Amino acid sequence: MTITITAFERSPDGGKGLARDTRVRWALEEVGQPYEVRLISFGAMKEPAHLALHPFGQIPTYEEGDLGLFETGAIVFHIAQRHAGLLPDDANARARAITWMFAALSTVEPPILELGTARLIEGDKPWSAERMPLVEDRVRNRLGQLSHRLGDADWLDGPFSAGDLMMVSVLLRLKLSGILDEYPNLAAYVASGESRPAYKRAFAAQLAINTGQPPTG
Ligand code: GTB
Repeated sequence: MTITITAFERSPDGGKGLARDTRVRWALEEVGQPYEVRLISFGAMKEPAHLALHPFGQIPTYEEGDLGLFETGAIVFHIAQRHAGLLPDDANARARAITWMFAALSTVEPPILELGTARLIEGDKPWSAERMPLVEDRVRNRLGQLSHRLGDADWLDGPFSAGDLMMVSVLLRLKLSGILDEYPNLAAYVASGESRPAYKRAFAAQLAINTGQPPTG
């Protein structure tokens, strides 16, 4: 059955891979599933046809036969459950990998998103300079804890899993901020994720859409 995902017609990041279709593409590439992409404008996202698929009018979505999904956590989990390669067979190891997916989305991503909002949307407010260190400290707090847990391991819990895919995707949002470099093991962890052939294919595919150039390599 054909898998179809949605992505921005033109991503606001110009193809840096920060829009969330990249993590879904990455998961599909890791498990070797071909997929099609339906590009969607900001306007069309808020139209009834898309809202029927995504109640919040966002990308990405995932369609496979009569199944329609939204939320990257649910989509990546679905892909990982259906296809080998992203979750361990051992029941306990599998549960731990799923735990890391939730940790990425529920515990690590919120302060990172808050930092993005504080810088991009609230940066010109009179109170911004006073608030910014608090927001940055919340990010550093989480990164410090994560860095401590990762230690010198390659991945969070044994072999690469959907938990790492999600955590690296979340941390990538910090790459341009410089904060990640304060935690060399986390910077190396993210670099390891980016060096995976599946990630490279996913990144190249979204870049091609945003630059109009066909993927290379
Ligand atoms: N919780 C949902 C999920 O994980 O699927 C969040 C989905 C979401 O935030 N989608 C965004 C969206 O559709 C695109 S990815 N926004 C349009 C809208 O809400 O109207 C978030 C995103 C957008 C742009 C950049 N960027 O340019 O750097 C980075 C991330």
